[in-house]
Amino acid sequence: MNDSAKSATNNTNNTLRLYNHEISGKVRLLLSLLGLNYELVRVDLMKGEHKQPDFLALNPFGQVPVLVDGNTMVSDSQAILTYLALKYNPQWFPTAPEMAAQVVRWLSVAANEISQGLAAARLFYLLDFKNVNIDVATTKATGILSQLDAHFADRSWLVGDRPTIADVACFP
Ligand SMILES: N[C@@H](CCC(=O)N[C@@H](CS)C(=O)NCC(=O)O)C(=O)O
Repeated sequence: MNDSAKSATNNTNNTLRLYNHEISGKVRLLLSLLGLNYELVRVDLMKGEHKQPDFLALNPFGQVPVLVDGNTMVSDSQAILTYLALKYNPQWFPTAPEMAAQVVRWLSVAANEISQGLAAARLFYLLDFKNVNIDVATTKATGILSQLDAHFADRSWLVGDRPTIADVACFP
């Protein structure tokens, strides 16, 4: 058994439930990479299901994704990635101070520059979200893509020498 397999914990005795919409991919990606079984509950954003009382009881922010793991409920993609890695395979979130700081830095980039740039432009072009300011989104997208290109000039992963949740958060 290799180190990765030894440190991973499966969830055969526990059902994970993910409330999500297909435009949000990073949590599904990590669940797949960790080999975790889960039940997917589709929340129809176009019909406004995320603003109905039963969903707001899960996440008062009215946003997907939300993960339920037994008695634990976690919302926000970055928070869910952190939870899944630390609970099921900590190799995906190195906890040495300098490495952890770098991972959190990239989670923050995913939630800010990437979300406001690339993700916003995707909503504008693919889902016809006309309330996106596409000029602002394009400028932000171009800026963060340049930063990512520079960062990857001499490395294969965002932090350290193996994939972490930083890569999962920024990949979509
Ligand atoms: N910071 C949150 C943002 C979540 C978010 O914006 N989710 C979108 C779908 S990808 C959503 O639910 N939008 C509906 C809304 O904000 O009303 C995260 O990363 O999970």
